[in-house]
Parts: sequence; C-alpha cells; structure tokens
Amino acid sequence: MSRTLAILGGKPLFDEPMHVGRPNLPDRRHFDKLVDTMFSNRWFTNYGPLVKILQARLEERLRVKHCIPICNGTVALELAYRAAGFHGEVIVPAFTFVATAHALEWQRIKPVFCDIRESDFTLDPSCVEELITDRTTGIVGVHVFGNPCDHRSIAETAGRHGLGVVYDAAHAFMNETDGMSVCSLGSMSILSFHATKFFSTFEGGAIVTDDDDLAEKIRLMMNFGFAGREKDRVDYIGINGKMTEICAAMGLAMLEQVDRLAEINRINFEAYLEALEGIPGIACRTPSPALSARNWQYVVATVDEESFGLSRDSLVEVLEAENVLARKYFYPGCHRHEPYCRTFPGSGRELPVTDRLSEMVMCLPTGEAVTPAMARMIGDSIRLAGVRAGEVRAALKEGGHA
Ligand code: T4K
Repeated sequence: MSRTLAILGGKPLFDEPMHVGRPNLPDRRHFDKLVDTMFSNRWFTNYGPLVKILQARLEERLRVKHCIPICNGTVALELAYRAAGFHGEVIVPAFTFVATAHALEWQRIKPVFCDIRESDFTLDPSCVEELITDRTTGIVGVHVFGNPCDHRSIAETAGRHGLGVVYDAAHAFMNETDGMSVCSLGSMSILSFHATKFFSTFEGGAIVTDDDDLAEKIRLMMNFGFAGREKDRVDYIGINGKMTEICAAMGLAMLEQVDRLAEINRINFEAYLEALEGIPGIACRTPSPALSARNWQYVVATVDEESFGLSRDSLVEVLEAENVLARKYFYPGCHRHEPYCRTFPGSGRELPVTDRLSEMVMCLPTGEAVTPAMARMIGDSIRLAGVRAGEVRAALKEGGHA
C-alpha cells in the first residue's frame, strides 16, 4: 500500500504494456514441424490434410458431431445465420462484440436488440417474448465471457414461435454445462479462434452442429457451393469461408496447450479474486455456476462509481498509466454504435441492464503473460486507486482527462 500510483507521479507497475487478449503461444518445435509438413505436402488451403486432422481433433475434444473449421468467427456467424434460414428480424443481445450484430446486417437481416441478465451478461429470456413480431425468424444467444445462456428458456420460447436459434460461442471453447459442451447447445453454434481467444488459429473459427443436413449445407456454402469431387457442379451461391493450412497448423499446436492454459487462467483468476476481495464498489465476477468446466479466459470486474469513488473509465486510465491495458468489453452496447443508432433511433432506452453494465464492466489481463503475483499487484493498484480516489480525480482533471 506504500507505493505511489503512476497517475500520481509514481513509477508504472510494469515496464511493458500488459494487454488483455495477449496471444498465448504454442510449442514452437511442434508448430514448426507442422509447418514443415504443410510445405512438403504443398497443400495450403481448400480443406487440406491439416484442416481435416484439426476438424477430427476438435470434434473429439468438444464431443460434438460436426465442428467445421471456418476462416474466422464473423464469417462463421454469417454462414450459420444463412444456414438457419434467418431473414426479416432476428433477436440478438446488444451486449456483445459488434460482429454478432454486423453479421446479421450483412445478410440484410434486422437485428432487434434485447437486454441481458445482470447475473451473467447473457440474453434475458424474459425480454425476448415482447420483441417477437410476425417478421421474427430467429434468436441469437451469446455465451458472453463463456457463461452459458439460459438455453432451456430460449428453446422453449423459440419452439412456441417456430424460431431458429443460433449461439455465438466465441468465448466458450471447452466450457461445459449440463454434462455437455456449451458449444453443442441449440441447433448450431459458432466459435472464434482469433489470436486473442483462448484457443487460437491466428484467425479462424468454426461452426458446430449435430445435424448432418445443416453440416452438409454449410460445407456447400463455405466452398462456393461446389458439389461433387470434380467441382463441375455448383449447387449453391456460396462464398469462401475456408480455413487455411497454416491456421490449422497453429490450431493443432495450440490444442496441445489448452489444458495448461486453462489452469494458468484459473490460478490467475483466483489471485485476482483474492486481491479484489472487499474493495468497496469493485466486484470480480465469477464465471456462471452453471458451468462444470471452463477456460477462465475472461477476468471480468465491475466498477460501481458511487462506492468506489472513481468511474470505470477513470479506473481504466489509472491502470493505463500503470501499463495495464484493461478493456471495456463490451462498451457501448451494439445498439449505441452509430450504424445501429441511426437505423433504430431510441432503441437504447429499452436496454437498461445493458446500458448500466456496459458503463461498469472491464476485463483484466490474464493468460501465460500474466503471473498470479502480477494479478495481485494489479488488484493492489485498484485498491489503492479507490483509497486515493480524491487525489486521482484531481490528477485526471489536471491532465484534462476527467
Ligand atoms: N462473437 C463474439 C462474441 C466475439 O467476441 C468475436 C470476436 C466474434 C464474434 C468474431 O470473431 P472473429 O471474426 O474475430 O474471429 C478483439 C478480437 O479481434 C475479436 O476477435 C474479439 N471477438 C474481440 C472481443 O476482441 P479488438 O478490437 O478488441 O482487438 P484488438 O486488436 O484491440 O486486440 C485486443 C487486445 O489484444 C489488445 O489489447 C492487443 C492484444 N493483441 C491483439 C492481437 C491481434 C495482441 O497482444 N496481439 C495480437 O496479435 O477485438
């Protein structure tokens, strides 16, 4: 408690920036070997041998029937929405990465933004019903920070109205609930394997489904609609959603690391939880109790300005001065971004939980670049910022920030 915060003239906590989403690394020898195989195969893309192996390993690991590798999570979303037959209007939470909504707009589907639950940041099923119109064709649930949506209530509402359900499981790799993989909920889910994700292929993603017909349709759609081995027949106006071999090589190498990384994340999370314990106005949000296995990828904290003495934004600035680059995932809600405000003016007024939480939430760095000692130091700086909130506010004002 004796140190001086960097914002108050002290030395920054870290010499190098500590990023949320700093990529974890594979074993280089393993990765290099796979790259050598790729070059000796002279096969770089178009459902090559490494993609086939990765697909089989993912299906085994996630205990799902089909896990189709895709070039990224956003294209996976577009393909999934289209394969689900979505059109007209689709209900989607606003508290998510913009890609969840953008992928609807790119299919000329109107996103109808829905509020979330306070407890776990996921779609609030009790708000869905009132948004259903005769143009609604589907519901998108996002397992935000890996927390599973209330899939039973969503399925019940969707069933009563004849709606399709697609889950955005970008954050939920390896998470389990009710004895199954979170990404096997609903008829289709998408995963993101972006560099910043728990499981990475540099860029990449996947569509998960147990439905053979849907899997067949997606395979046509993601490969220009080519049917048959000779590719002399096109059955569908498809696009290019294929994963490359170099990305599959990264995926195969990273798959060997996931248990180790989940454990590192868990230990870091415990350190943060302890360090943030009892700080007035700071809540370290534990992953949903509905999870029986988790990747611990997101260390999520909320800041209550009144009790803490500083707003979330001010605390993010305090941390930035310490070289800790906390992220405001997800601020603002999608409904507050320009293209959606313009299209749906006033929609924000109806999402009080999204608006409140998006003003309070921040994610803290974890992964193999962070040690429990570092997590404790970050927690102690947050505590100190609260204790010295008055001086911090004055310093921020002087610096033209607040
Ligand atoms: N659905 C959901 C719920 C998602 O969260 C996402 C993606 C998607 C769908 C779409 O999936 P993809 O099409 O992306 O596969 C990042 C990621 O780019 C994005 O994948 C992710 N969600 C989102 C939550 O986070 P930004 O705009 O915050 O990225 P950026 O460049 O600011 O990087 C984040 C942090 O990571 C920075 O602090 C720097 C650090 N970083 C990043 C990269 C790329 C590194 O240290 N090294 C790196 O190579 O979106």
